[in-house]
Amino acid sequence: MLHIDIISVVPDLLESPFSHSIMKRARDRGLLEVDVINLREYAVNKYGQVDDYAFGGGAGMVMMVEPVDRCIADLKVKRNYDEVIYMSPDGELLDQPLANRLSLTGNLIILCGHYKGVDERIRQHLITREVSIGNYVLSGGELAAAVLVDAIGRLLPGVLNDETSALSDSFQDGLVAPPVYTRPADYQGWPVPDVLLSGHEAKIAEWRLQQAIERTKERRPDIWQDFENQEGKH
Ligand code: 6GU
Repeated sequence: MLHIDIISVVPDLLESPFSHSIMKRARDRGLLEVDVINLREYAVNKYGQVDDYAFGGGAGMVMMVEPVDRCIADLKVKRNYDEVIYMSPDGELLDQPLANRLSLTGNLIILCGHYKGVDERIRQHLITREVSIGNYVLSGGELAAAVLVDAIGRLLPGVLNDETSALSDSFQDGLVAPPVYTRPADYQGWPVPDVLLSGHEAKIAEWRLQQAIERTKERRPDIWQDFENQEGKH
């Protein structure tokens, strides 16, 4: 069971992403628990204030230390956490190996930033890891947190079945996924490759591997480089 507490000033943004499809199944099966904590419950006054002007001017509003510190302290009364993650565009880039590693942990806190960021002392003293989901800027960490939780949650043992197994995912073996087809075998003159209709399992497996290799070379030369370097080591 993986337990994730997400701290946010816009908790409503995180209602839907974990209430459908595979994330819903993971929660229904008791394999994943996601709690969203409204940071305003830890506001410094009755107006719900959790941010303030930046010392030195400019830069817009900054998330304050105190609400975040008290919120995390409250959570730590109940659980020990493996990581306290801050979603930030200048964090470590999320990739499949990182998702794999985080899926093996037990309890996680994810802090979603807003405004012009968080008081640096939060990052220095409360955060153990910073994660970005790509080289572009979002208006808040919530959508990034949803991406991270989805990437982690679907890897938990028992969430996916054999057909949807994470082992055949793009990136999981260092290659992108091969193309897939379903009925009809010929749609208005657009045919499915013959080999997939042949019933010859070994030939199909070989075709899929070749397709995955060609696609990776063509679409993701960066990943292909890593794959070749890996193969060379073995
Ligand atoms: Cl984690 N947060 C924000 N605000 N923007 C991002 C991001 C995170 N990852 C990429 N862009």
